[in-house]
Amino acid sequence: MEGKVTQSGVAAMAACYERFDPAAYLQYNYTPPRADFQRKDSIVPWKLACLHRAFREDDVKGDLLVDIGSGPTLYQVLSGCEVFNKVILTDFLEVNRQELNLWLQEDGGCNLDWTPYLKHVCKLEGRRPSEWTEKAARLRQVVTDVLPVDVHRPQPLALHALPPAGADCLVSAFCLESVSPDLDAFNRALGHIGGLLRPGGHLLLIGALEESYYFGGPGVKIPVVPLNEAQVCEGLKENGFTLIRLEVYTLPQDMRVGVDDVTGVFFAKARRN
Ligand code: U87
Repeated sequence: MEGKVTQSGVAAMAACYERFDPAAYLQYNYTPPRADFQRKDSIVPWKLACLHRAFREDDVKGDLLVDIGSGPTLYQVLSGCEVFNKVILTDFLEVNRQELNLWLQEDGGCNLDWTPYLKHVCKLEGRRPSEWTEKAARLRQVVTDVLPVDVHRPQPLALHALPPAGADCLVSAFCLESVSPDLDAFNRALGHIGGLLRPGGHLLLIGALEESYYFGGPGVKIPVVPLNEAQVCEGLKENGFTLIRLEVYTLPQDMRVGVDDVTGVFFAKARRN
């Protein structure tokens, strides 16, 4: 009975995503004020600083980095692409995978210019902003695949998509809570992606706090599981992760731009037991 209810919830979520609009989504979340590189308290610079710090730490290492639910965005791997020799991007939607491929293939027609992001992360790394072209080349070189993913499946990626040992590190930003119909589904999805990671590997999980919906395009209202910090910590523990650090960002009033009702963002660094 419970299984059935959840299955229909998952199907309803998939239906919501049919009208997801990558161009609008990028506009809502990845331009100022949410991506204002002149401001320290803007949300994107905060996320980039968390990722930069985590990937600089010695314990996060290995060969393969996998990003779960990449959407149409690249910011989440701009630091990691310097540490790992192979990066795999993933998303549920073909339109998002297409957007990523547009940038990777340098064909033009991208819906967002990632240059300010590349320059900003170069600065974090102590490099000159003008070195952004090298970072772009590095990213294009190490991203080997853009694959379909479904976190609601016990095996979210195609069989043999990853080496048998699993990934050395996983990143996932704003995915699990915005694709799950309820907290149980969120927790199960966390367990599913944990299975992609080798024991001892790291999970860098970014997500929304106390959010109940967001817009994935004009009129495309997508429900979100509202999470609090305690639920995030508990979910990680229950799914075989050891929490290393949890950082929380509270949205300043002017970042609340009407595209969602998020009040905060968490960044968790955890290790798979
Ligand atoms: C990003 N990672 O922007 N399995 O960080 C796997 C699925 C499934 C499924 C759908 C949500 C955005 C959240 C990227 C994209 C993350 N996408 C895919 C948004 C909500 C808070 C907030 C947001 C964004 C689906 C930025 C900021 C804030 C999307 C992705 C979720 N409000 N993946 N079964 N179903 N997806 O195609 O690409 O998940 Cl700053 Cl505050």
